[in-house]
Amino acid sequence: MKKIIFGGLIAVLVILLGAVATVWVMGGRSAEKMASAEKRQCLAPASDDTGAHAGMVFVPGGRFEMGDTIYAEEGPLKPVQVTGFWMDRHEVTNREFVAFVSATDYVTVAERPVDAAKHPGLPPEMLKPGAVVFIMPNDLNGLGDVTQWWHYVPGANWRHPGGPQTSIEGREDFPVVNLTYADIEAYARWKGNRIPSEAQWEWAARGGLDKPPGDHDQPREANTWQGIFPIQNSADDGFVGLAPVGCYQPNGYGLYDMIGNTWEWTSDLYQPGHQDEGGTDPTGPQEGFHPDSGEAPRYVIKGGSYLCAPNYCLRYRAGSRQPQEADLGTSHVGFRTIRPATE
Ligand SMILES: [Ca+2]
Ligand SMILES: [Ca+2]
Repeated sequence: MKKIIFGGLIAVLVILLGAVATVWVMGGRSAEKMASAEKRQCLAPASDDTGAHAGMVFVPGGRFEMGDTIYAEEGPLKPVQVTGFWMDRHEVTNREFVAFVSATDYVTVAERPVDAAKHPGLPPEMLKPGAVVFIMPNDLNGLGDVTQWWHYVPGANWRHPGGPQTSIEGREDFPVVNLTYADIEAYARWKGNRIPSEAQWEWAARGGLDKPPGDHDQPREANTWQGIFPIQNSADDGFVGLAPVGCYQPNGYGLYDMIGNTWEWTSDLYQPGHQDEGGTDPTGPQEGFHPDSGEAPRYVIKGGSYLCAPNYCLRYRAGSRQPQEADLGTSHVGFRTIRPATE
């Protein structure tokens, strides 16, 4: 299913216009802000459960108006019923993904060779395995061309989030990134868990609050972007780039970083409007995915990332949504898993 053509990449980048990317900030700009980050207590919350639900919290069921009204793709609002489930308290971390890979010898898509025969016309640099990484531009010519800050970086993968010269050493409690949908499904299966549907994720992100649609204030307790994206980041929240999990106050269910830090995969194929059931595991081709075209399906991602800024991507909300190419890892998308209440 892996199909990365340059035109496809551009399409992905265009899709991500308004979503904002993953900033892999290297060098001085990040270092100068990490001092203030130390003011925050970034401790991955200890689990009080060593059984099947270790590291998870229970999200009770309920009924709510799914969606929001800021961007067209968030509507129309619709009532959705969700039954209770267990959910990872925080985004899956590098430490947790190391445990999975150590136990299974799993090799992620971004680490596998690209079959040139299956991708005729691919630019040479994209015949090398890699991922799409955000790099803060020095200059900016408007916000219309996202390739000013999004770059396909050969050698970027979950072990090397910003490229071959970077590593996850010292970043064990940061969310794992640069994974494809197949990668996260493999992890969830290994855990005996599942990827949340969009409805489950959105319900959980509300934290029990009946937040009125249209409230798009930038949250204080979330890793987002303060300043002018993508060239000026004051990092008033303590982080220019990704933060370790658990640095900000959890929501009403005890879930950390549902909003901000990384976007999070859901199991819903993306459509411009909400699906009838608000999201269940899709089983067939849907709008936006044509099997014969060779295009990868796109899934819904939720919650915004540390790159969402007031001037660009007001998506630090439970009801926001974006499409993400299933077979292309990027450095601003992570995930967490769920388990049904009966298991
Ligand atoms: Ca930030
Ligand atoms: Ca998140």
